[in-house]
Amino acid sequence: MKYHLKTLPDIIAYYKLDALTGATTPDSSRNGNTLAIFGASPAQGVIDGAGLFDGLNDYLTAPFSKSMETTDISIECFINIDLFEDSQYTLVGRSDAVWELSVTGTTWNNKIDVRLGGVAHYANNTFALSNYGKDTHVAFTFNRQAKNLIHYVNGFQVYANLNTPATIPASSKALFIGVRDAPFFWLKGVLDHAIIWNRTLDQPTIQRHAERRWPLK
Ligand SMILES: [Ca+2]
Repeated sequence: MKYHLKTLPDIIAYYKLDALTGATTPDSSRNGNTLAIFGASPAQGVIDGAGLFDGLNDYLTAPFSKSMETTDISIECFINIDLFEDSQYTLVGRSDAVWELSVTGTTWNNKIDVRLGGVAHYANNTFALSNYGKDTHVAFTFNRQAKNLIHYVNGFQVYANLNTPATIPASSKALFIGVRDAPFFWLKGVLDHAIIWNRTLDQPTIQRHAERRWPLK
């Protein structure tokens, strides 16, 4: 199915992660937020290639650009991770101080953990044990005016704060995939098809993407 990513004004970055060799991997949006590759290696993804992260020091990063500034946001990606006990895996973010999507292990209650402006938003046990070892779609959406922050796993809502005072601060922090600010919360596993939107996707759209049904809109 054909559609033209580069004409879509509501996508901050679109990472297919089909080519993880060389120094960089492209952004398929119009914004040119190209990722530099630090150790992440090619793997089979849900849609062609993906990135394999070793949990030690593999990550991808793109420098700050104005396109990353937004009031509302949605982030989605597919992950395939083994059961893990400790700590946290950063998926996509610009540090906890700006916006970030992560998952946590059993010691931190197996959950999707979203950070906006330095504040954590989550409910425990929202990332089920049955998701480990499988391709799993994880996402969150945030609408500042409506004060809605919703997390999704495989297209289904697992957490909602419908009266959050969260805001996204102005920041020049870089974008990271697979780590928070490159010192910690390293991802171990496969990540594919990460999309960052500058608007609030609705549930049917998230579910359609989780089911790999396209086009995007
Ligand atoms: Ca891919």
